[in-house]
This record gives sequence, C-alpha cells and structure tokens, in this order.
Amino acid sequence: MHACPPHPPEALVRSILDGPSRVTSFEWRDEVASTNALLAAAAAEGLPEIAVVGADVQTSGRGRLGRPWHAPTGSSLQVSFLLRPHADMAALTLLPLVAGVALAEVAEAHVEGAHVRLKWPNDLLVDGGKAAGILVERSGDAVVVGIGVNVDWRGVERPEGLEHATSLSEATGRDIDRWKVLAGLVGVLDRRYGDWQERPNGILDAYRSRCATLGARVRIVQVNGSSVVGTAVGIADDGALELEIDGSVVRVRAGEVTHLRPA
Ligand code: BT5
Repeated sequence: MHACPPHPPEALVRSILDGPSRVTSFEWRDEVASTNALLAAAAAEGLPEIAVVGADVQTSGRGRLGRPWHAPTGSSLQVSFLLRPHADMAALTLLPLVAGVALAEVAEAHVEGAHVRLKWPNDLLVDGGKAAGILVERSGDAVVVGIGVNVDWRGVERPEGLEHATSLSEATGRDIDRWKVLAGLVGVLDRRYGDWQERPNGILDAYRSRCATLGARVRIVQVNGSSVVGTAVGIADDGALELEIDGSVVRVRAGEVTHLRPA
C-alpha cells in the first residue's frame, strides 16, 4: 500500500473552502462512528450545505439496508456530503444516480484503461469488482450522500467476505493519492449536483451510458426480502430499474442487484 498522509493537506482543504464550489464547511476526523450519521445529526441542527465530513476510520460505517461498510485504515476514502436540494420530491429519486455518475467520472480519471461502470443504482465497478459504494439518506429536508472508495488495497488485509472487492490501485497497479480522489469528488459532485438542480433529468444519459446493469440478466432482492429475476431493459426517468419478466416490464425502485449469466 502506498503511504498517503493521514490527513488531507492544508492546501487542499483551503482550495476546497476558498474555491468556486458550494462547500461551506469541511472536516476530517481520524475516527467517527459514521460520517453519514454525523452529518445527519448536524443537518437536524441546521448545518448549511454543502458540508463535507470525512474520516479515516468508521467504527459503524454503514451501507444500504443496515449492511456494514468496511475500510482498512489508511487505504480508503470515506466521506459524506450534506446537501439541501431545492429540487422537488420527485427528482430526489435521481440523486443517488447523480452521485454515482460523479463517482464514476472521478474514478475514470484515476484508472485510465480500466473498465469503470455502475451497478444499479450506484455501486462502482472497476474491472467488474466493487471499488466504491454510495449511501444516500434523507435527514428532514436535507440529504446526506456518503461515499466509500477503496483507493489502495494492495497488501492490505481484506475484510472477511470482501474477496470480490477491488480498489483503484489494484485496477491500475499504480499509487493513487486519495486526497486527489477527494478533491475530484468534491469538484465533480458539486458540479453534477448544481446541474441536477437546474435540470434533474439531465443526469439520465450520463447514467445510462455507464450502467453495467442495463441489458444484463439480474436477480433483485427487494427490501421486503422477496426476489425477482429478469432482464434489465431500461432506467426510467425517475431512476427506477425497468425489468422485463416473462414479457412484461416492471419497475423496481430499490433492491440489491446481482448480475447473472445470460439464461
Ligand atoms: C454501499 O452499501 O455500497 C454504500 C456504502 C457507503 C459507505 C460510505 S463511507 C462514508 C459514509 N458513511 C457511512 O457510514 N457510509 C457511507 P451496500 O450496497 O449496502 O453495500 C454494502 C455491502 O458491500 C456489504 O454488505 C459488504 O458485502 C460490501 N462491502 C462492505 N465494505 C466494502 C468495501 N469497502 N468495498 C466493497 N464492498 C464492501
């Protein structure tokens, strides 16, 4: 693993705060329960957007549906963004896709030549392995977007069960500066978020062109535990996955997707 300083360089923090983005506060913690939980609590106290909190260690890092998120110390980026969107409620269903596209664009810039795709809704796949995940949570009127990126897991003891996970450095064989990834994420998410507020549906083409799930045969375990199998034939304008099952198309709004081999 490439030794990267444990804190973001001061110059980077200054450029985030003094630059043209909407970021109004930035905090880096050595250890926190969950950067999403921290910002959700701060949202309730009125913290303005865009607030950014990152941490090297999360003692209760969380994924979707109560699943855990793991990140060996010093190897990853765990960062959350507090947003206060003025977009209407319907468009909010597209925000996870906006975050996914921003993440993919940043990853593409760091892993030239590797295959960067999104598994619906927004798992980042690099050469087929999961290299990052996104958790979008509502907190009153605010939304917290949490992003975990495996930056350099070469030589790192992989958490149990994550044999199929990958990291940006494993895909390229090169050192990657996680602070540059952080700076990229702040800049690109800010821009994509701004564009989305102006024109919510504008994200769809960029998303569809990166979505590995489109055209794939998939199994989806839904929130209630039931599962469906079909072919992913589209992404609806609200971000739902359109699944063809026995000749009819159903829309799935949430669930865990597994890509299957063609029948
Ligand atoms: C996600 O959930 O992929 C969303 C992860 C969001 C994490 C960020 S870190 C900053 C912020 N603060 C938080 O507390 N969370 C956010 P999901 O799709 O449910 O994936 C979780 C599943 O991915 C787990 O059940 C594991 O199987 C697997 N997993 C856990 N850690 C992983 C990692 N580092 N890389 C790849 N897969 C992982």
